[in-house]
Amino acid sequence: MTMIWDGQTFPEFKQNCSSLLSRYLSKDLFNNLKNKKTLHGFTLFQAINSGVVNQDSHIGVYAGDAESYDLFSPLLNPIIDEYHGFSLASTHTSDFNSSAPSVPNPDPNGQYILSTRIRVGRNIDGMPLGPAINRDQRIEVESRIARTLDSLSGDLSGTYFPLLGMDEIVQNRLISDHFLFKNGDRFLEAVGLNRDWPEGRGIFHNQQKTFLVWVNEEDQLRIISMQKGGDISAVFNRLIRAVKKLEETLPFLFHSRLGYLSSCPTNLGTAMRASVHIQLLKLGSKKSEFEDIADRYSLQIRGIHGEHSESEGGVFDVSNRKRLGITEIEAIRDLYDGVVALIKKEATL
Ligand code: ADP
Ligand code: DAR
Repeated sequence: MTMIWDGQTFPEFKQNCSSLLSRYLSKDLFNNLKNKKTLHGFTLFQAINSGVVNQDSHIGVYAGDAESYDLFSPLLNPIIDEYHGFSLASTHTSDFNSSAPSVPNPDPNGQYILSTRIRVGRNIDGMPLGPAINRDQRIEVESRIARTLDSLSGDLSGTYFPLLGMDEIVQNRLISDHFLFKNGDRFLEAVGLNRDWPEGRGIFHNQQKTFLVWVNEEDQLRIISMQKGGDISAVFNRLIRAVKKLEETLPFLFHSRLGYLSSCPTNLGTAMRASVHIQLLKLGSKKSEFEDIADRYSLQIRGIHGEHSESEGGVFDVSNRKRLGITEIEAIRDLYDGVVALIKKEATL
């Protein structure tokens, strides 16, 4: 699905391309925006190249910095509206500082849910995002984050492991055990997120691997809380504590209308993805019924190794799809209600 594009003429989208980019980039819009660039030098070409050369993209567009969301807003706003159901009249509020929701464990007997993981994306205020950051800035971001992580105590204390020089066997083991990000894919490659890889990238985790931080993958931080089983509240509580501690010394990039900013417009607002690995041996093979429930509860279904992967042994990665225009607790509620509905359906089959 990869094609070559000269970046100067209006891109051609194949008949079967269904990306939001292909739907909202008109010729006029392309001509109006093609010579604009942000203060960090990020251009429309850079913003849309991934969606042009990867015609199987769902979204197809990225931001290089906070300014991208304003400079390219004639293209980004309709895409954000459609993906999140978030119009110009919508507002985003966060309730991340309140105590965790009292959602009970949807699978107290551990029959279906193997593990729960909740992550938020964050980026450093005053720095470009991954697609526009330069090598020195990326290394500065890594060292600032590593210093803050090193100061953590109690159950959040742990060790930072740079990817540069990491033993390949250790790296592959961390990836297959669902702790570490995979090496950048073609979507990230086409927007420049894999530049200078693996320099400046790494993973922090505590002893138990229940608190982890990815550094300089798609976002400058992916702050992760995870554990076996379905105790969503315990996982969420740990994440709230960790994010509060990190933001004592790290200024996170925040937009008054769009909430926390990320290089990908799917990760705005809460920038939170709360997921369970859940085994649905019967429902998993009934695609339309599975997808009906997922749509009804705004759930996203991924494979067992995350995005662009397949399910294995009837295990699926089920998470909230919407991240913007809802609060963190509403997103958790989306997941809880959806998982209860999936388990109920599975039990009747
Ligand atoms: P992200 O969640 O950061 O958007 P991915 O979807 O690629 O990124 O998932 C990243 C990693 O997290 C993958 O290895 C995936 O298997 C793992 N993962 C996601 N959800 C869970 C979960 N509930 N339990 C265990 N691992 C998970
Ligand atoms: N692959 C790109 C991004 C989709 C959202 N996933 C992220 N950001 N990891 C696409 O447009 O399909």
